[in-house]
Amino acid sequence: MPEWIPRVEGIDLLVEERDGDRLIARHAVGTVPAPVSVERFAQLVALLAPDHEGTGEGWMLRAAAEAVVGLGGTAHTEPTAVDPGWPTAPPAPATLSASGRLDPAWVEWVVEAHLHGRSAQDISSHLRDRFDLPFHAEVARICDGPEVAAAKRVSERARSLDGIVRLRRQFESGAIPVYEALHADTLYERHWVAHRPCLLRHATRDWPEWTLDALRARYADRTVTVTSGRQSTGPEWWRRRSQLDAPMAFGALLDLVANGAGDETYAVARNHVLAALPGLEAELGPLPGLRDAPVREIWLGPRGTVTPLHHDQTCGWLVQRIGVKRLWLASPLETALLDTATGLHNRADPSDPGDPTTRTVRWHEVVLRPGDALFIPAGWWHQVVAESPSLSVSMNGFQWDDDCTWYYAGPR
Ligand SMILES: O=C(O)CCC(=O)C(=O)O
Repeated sequence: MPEWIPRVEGIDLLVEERDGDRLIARHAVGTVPAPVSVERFAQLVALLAPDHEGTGEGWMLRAAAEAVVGLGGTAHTEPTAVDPGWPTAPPAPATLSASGRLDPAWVEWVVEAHLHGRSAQDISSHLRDRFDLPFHAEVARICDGPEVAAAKRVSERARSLDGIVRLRRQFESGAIPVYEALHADTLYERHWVAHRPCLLRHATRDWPEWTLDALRARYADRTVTVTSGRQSTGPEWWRRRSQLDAPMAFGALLDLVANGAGDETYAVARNHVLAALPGLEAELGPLPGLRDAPVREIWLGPRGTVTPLHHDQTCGWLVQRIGVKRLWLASPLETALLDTATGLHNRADPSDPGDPTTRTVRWHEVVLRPGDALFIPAGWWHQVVAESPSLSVSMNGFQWDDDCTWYYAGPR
């Protein structure tokens, strides 16, 4: 159990966290306008500490920060709990029926606010301020009800799980490592087990070169399937994607890839284009960790294709063969992204600096150039934009078990 020792250095007030002689950390808690004695500061902290004990991490720092404020200074540590905010209000104003009941949409709102830590008193005052009615009895009835008691038990468990995720996230390493060469054992030890992406450069140095012209010379007359109508179908086009499959001559697709732009037409993995181009799949070489006959699919489109934010249910390599792609990746531990998730998809847009969901998320931005291969673990969020005519290959099927078909980050 560490010991917390208040200290004064000039007008900066500090708390040292010590384990015997070992200094664990020195926390700056604030500054005061004039020097104070260490005894006076320690006395104040000791007076305030019992009020904070057992209320979660940093209780001693909160007591120290309050002591700083008590001495007329400015605290660096926020001494009070974070404001939980309010749930989104239903569109119609809150009213009370003849028997004093709120309508179901507002009951739901009350329960949500309460489960997020608002007291019944706080909720009824908030409603009264907005709608000028006596909500107190009804809000108390809802908050004391058996349904809420059961919901509280479930949400307490969700809160504990949030804590576990936060704990794990705190220890996640920073940038995505880049390798010039990578052995399967290293992939396993440093990335598979740790569930972390990595980038392998020159991954295709021993593979035959592919160019759009060479592919045209070999396969222009073949018919392939593409996904067409991605932009014109409107938002969440992927819900109707099986209706967007359309046949196209491979030569026409290559013309579009070379000269077009935008996301309307894109040959994606589920179009199985490789199967229509005999001999091409055999030219794809091995990658670390893949088993002998992995699943290989191509992604072929013009500049401007966008694969919106989503996660996969297995691990995969994404190999860039022609052109440049930009990716945004985020760990599944970024719980802010759960609020915008539906199944495997996510309406958050990391490429939009104005998107409020994505602000607190630790994004990893990666540019893939020909020869680069990116290891994307199952469940990792990724969004992909083609910055030029592009051909990529996704490869799945590893030597180690990665079946996460049970995992959907969002409700379905
Ligand atoms: O390249 C793309 O557009 C998307 C690739 C992708 O999402 C994947 O391989 O999982």
